Amino acid sequence: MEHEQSRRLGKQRRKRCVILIVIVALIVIVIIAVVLGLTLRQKKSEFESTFFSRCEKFNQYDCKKVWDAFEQAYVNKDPCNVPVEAYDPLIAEVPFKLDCNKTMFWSKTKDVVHGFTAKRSDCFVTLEDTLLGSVLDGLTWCGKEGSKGTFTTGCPKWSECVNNPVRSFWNRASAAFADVACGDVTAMLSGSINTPFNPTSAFASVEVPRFNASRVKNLNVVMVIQKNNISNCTDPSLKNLTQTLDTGITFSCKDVSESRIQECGAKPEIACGACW
Ligand code: DVN
Repeated sequence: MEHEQSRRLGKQRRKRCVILIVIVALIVIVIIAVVLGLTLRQKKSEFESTFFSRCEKFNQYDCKKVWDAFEQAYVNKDPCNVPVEAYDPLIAEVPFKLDCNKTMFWSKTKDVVHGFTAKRSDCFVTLEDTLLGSVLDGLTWCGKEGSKGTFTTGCPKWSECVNNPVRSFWNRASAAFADVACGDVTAMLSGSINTPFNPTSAFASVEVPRFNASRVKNLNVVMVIQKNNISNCTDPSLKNLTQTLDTGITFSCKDVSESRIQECGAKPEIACGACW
């Protein structure tokens, strides 16, 4: 009899023990799931991480404020309905402050110009060398109606619709950059294409029209001459450029070999004004 009772007791103890282990295991699983969920939600997307890591290099800005001013332009919106004005709060949050005589514009010479300004920031600054141009250079992004997310795939292509988030940003930033250009302004154009001053380019359609003679004194074009060059400073499209310029802004153009530009980039002892 006693043996039977102790057997039953033992069985009950074992049963209680198993139930306890199951409860503890469930609690542990719930805690892991909550922590994982919170971590994932806090975990920035790769795009956002890139934005913040590039922004933090300019340490005098509140990158969270810059991010918030940026994403309000396109989040939860039709990606073909993001006009340039949507980025006005971002421009207001990070206004351009540039030294006169240092702004460098460009068209179809992205690699050459940035290869140069990356080494000679003492001489010239492009839009992509500033915080706003730097954090988004080479990136694609868009939002979607009904979502709070930032997408980097499935976004409209550059020419798919005019008011897409990427194109509107670059047009708005280019306009703001041109608005603060002053003194001697430089532009690097390509001698490797038929129409170095292409009227559909951002340089021609957005930036040049905003050079104001009350601020900008000269526009100096550097025509990059490569092995395969087909144009130079005598190209007819440059006539259109001079006609687009605000009255009172003087114009010059110099054919400069790519090798000379690279040499100037590599030798900081060459004074900025002696590069070409
Ligand atoms: O002065 C510069 C600088 O301030 C910039 O903000 O605007 C001027 C350069 O713009 P641009 O005159 O239109 O010169 P590009 O070379 O025709 O175009 C510059 C960039 O815009 C391209 O490099 C593209 O950027 P990406 O993809 O290389 O990071 C982009 N872009 C222009 N037309 C495009 C295009 N991207 C895709 N499809 C197109 N049709």
